[in-house]
Amino acid sequence: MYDWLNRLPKAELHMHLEGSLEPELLFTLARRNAIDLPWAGVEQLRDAYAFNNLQEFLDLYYQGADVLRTEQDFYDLTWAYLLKCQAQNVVHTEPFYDPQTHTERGIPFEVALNGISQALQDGRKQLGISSGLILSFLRHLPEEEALKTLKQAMPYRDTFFAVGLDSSEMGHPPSKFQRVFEQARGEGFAAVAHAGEEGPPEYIWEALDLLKVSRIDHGVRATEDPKLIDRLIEEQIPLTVCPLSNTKLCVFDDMAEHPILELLERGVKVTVNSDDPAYFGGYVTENFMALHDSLGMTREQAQRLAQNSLDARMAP
Ligand code: ES4
Ligand code: ZN
Repeated sequence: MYDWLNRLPKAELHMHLEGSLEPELLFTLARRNAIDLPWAGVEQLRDAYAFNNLQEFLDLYYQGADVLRTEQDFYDLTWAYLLKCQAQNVVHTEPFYDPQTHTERGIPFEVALNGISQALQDGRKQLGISSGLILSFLRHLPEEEALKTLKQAMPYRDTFFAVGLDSSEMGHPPSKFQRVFEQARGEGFAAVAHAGEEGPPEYIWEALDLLKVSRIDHGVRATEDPKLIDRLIEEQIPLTVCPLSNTKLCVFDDMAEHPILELLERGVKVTVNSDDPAYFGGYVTENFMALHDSLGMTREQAQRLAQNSLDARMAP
């Protein structure tokens, strides 16, 4: 089954480049940049990948991202992910990156963006993988900071096609970012937002009605609101669901409880994605495989999920 799932042509629409930083590359970059790490080695770092919630993960994710310093570091990170895409027949990808994670610690805005966009361009030419970058705002920071980030990005507007919203969800509703999303949409960018991962269904309504997003990242807590489910079906709004992420971050105690296949059968446009593959135990094929192992996903269901991901692409 793994090989069959792996060969299925698919798109990945929810993947944070900083979350694809494997421990081996993390240690290589630390050595290259002469950075001391608090972990003895790769094994000890992997042992730290045990999380009770989103915040515990984010703390380690931001700490890990500190080894990314040069354009080459961001290039190498992105290229390693694209090779995974090639190995798993991900023919199209729309990854996120968080500019503020890097500018906040003194890395010039263009360093991360240049390294990433050069690798994506080489991926198109050398690997035939189409892609579009999503510039994602950190919701735990003030909207002012997101507005500054959008302004900084404007000279590089051709390198990304959409804006997103990620990081700590609780207490940071989409309504906090209404102005920056309005501005981004006014500039012609598509919009997506994380909502309903840990946050309530109200945050999904806000993302749709206030931020006017065309996809919801996660969205699994929509199951608590029948009216919202009806709307997602009616408008065929894609949900970029991340099964291994949800179980690693204890959104669901067990994969057997994951609602993705019920949502699929009800007609919600759900897709399968890896979120932060280096931290959550696998790339997109491993996420499909977990649905087969724990939920009895059939080949026919896998085909519909993969087709949904191709249908929900937005990058030009
Ligand atoms: C994230 Cl799993 C998840 N949720 C919210 N923000 C994120 N950034 C990276 N991974
Ligand atoms: Zn995410």
